[in-house]
Amino acid sequence: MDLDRIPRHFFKFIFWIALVVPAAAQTVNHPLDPLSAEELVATRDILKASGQFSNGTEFGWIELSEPPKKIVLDYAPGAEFPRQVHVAVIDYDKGKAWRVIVDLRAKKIASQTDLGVRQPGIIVADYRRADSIIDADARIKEALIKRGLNIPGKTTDTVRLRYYPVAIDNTLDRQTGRLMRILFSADQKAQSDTSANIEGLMAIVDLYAKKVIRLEDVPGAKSAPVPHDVFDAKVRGAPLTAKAIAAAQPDGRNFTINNHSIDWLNWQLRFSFNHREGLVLHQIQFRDGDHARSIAYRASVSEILTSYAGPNGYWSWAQILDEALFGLGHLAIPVRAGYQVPSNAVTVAVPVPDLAATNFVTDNSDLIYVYERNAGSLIYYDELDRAVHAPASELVAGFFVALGNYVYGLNWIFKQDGSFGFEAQLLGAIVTTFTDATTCKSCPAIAEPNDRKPAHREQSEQFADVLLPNLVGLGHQHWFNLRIDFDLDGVRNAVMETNVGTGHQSPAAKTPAIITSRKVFELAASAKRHMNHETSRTWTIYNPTATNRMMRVPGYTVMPGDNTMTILPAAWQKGPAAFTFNHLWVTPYRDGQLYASGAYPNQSKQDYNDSLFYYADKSSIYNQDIVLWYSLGHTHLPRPEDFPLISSKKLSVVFYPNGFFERNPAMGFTRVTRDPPPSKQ
Ligand SMILES: [Cu+2]
Repeated sequence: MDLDRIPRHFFKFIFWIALVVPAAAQTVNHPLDPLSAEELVATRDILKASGQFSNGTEFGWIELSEPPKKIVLDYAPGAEFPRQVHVAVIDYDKGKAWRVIVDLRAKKIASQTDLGVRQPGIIVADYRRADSIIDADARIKEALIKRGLNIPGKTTDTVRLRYYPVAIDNTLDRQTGRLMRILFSADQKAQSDTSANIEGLMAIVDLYAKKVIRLEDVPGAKSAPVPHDVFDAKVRGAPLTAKAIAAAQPDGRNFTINNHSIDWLNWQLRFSFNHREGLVLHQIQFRDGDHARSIAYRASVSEILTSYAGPNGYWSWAQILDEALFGLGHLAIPVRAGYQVPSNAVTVAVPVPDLAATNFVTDNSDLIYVYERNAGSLIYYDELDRAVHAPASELVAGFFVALGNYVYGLNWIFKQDGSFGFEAQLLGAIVTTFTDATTCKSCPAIAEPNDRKPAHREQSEQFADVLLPNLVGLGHQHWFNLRIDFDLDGVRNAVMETNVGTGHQSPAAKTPAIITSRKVFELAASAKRHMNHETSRTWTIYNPTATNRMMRVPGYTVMPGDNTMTILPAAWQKGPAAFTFNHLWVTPYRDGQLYASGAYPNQSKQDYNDSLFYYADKSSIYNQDIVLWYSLGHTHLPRPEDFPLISSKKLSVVFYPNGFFERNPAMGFTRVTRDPPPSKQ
């Protein structure tokens, strides 16, 4: 959610040798294949040879421009297909940014669009440029020294900066330029990047004008020495050991990976990887008898918002669109089987553009992982002396991304019974800030019975409890938006909502019957929906014209899990954070509408109109090619146990077949056991 200096992990793990699908061997033979190393270099060469850009220009956000869906669906192996790349081009000297489309087939720039006031997300060069601006500003150095920091030379030599984009900040609506917000770490001795920032000091720099355009230097809580540095063994505490659990597959794996295609039991899917979204799944199918049936055309995480809510101006700006502003693929972390992922994992290297590397490409980072995991029992039926049982295996395909203080594991999970799901794993460190309080004064009072009269709380403690003397954790929300372009047995689908209630009770019945009410959405604007536990609300996407022999429509039901409601004010409901205002959204499929927050939400103004709010218009979503968007959130009130590092918190949603199959498609995995179960002996 924030970034501390250049993403150093880019260079950390390149010598790891694991079971890897080498990037060099990945040839481009499908329209959705990710850009190869050769294509990345070709893109750079075409841009450079164009003579369009000054020396003060940087290229970033280099991604495959996926062909329109129709071209992909009509594609036959061996046929020609387009290869276009979109690039964010930022000319710092001219103070301009463009969206450039490079046509690799024609070897030329196909289009160049001036982005005007819109700004691409952060690129690596921004950090270096921001550093020079900070170092050149004497007021900042003076303000830091006044707060007790020791700065013998340049500020950035001894003070750690925290760089934030200016994603959504309406106080900057009239400000043009390319902006970045800078905070300053209080601890000059720490090895860890994540310490509390100096309270009350914040700079906003314009990377075009090369100057600080706003400096907030107001009194704040005093910095205090707190044991936060997790690279210090004393802070981590006495070592504990647990014997390793190894995942073994003596008979081999059940999946193969071939040319960006994964085959696992009855599942088949393609995958790609790009700068903004990281891992993307394509053309997800399930083999049902002799037929490979289409389930989804494309599935990805379309945005992540980390939303802080401090009581003063100092933190309320922090509404950080992690994906659009930093790039999940860009900040993905290489993994090693047996370490961050189980020992039976296969890791996949992805060539990523690396502007600093001489060959423009870093291609040895094992950023994607795929593995099978034991999930206990899938099916179990027991009759005293015999039983029918199937063990559950799950296929996990995902990646980790380090976004400043947080690490997210973003996993897609496939199951033998045709269901699949998404699981976000939240890891890392919380953002802490200083407080002048050393104890939680209100805590004893709020722990007394107070249902008749609310306990008095110190005002300073209403928004966050003291974690350690002089330290509080900031309350915040994590929001993930999934964009899933379901194509159940064809592109034309529809969505119905199911609510459960109780109904007619005959005199003979002791309890009322469970009844369900169903509503089918006709317009995208009507399908902006919240979860509802009271009615066990679910949504089913289905193909309205493909009834089976029982006249049922094949569908998949969205089964919400842990979730929350947005804390953002209604004024934000149309902007880039619109997706947090509803858990479910359904929109007509439109080429290019890939992100809930829109294409360029950085520095968005009040009139920003490229968001899910606008995509969900009055168009029909019944029996059309439609896209389902699901938002899952978590409200995080930091606990003492979240410090100095949090332990894994999982957020998930499951999509299970509902009428898609005529019976449980996993029955073939069952075996009859004739031995009495141990408990019955
Ligand atoms: Cu959190």
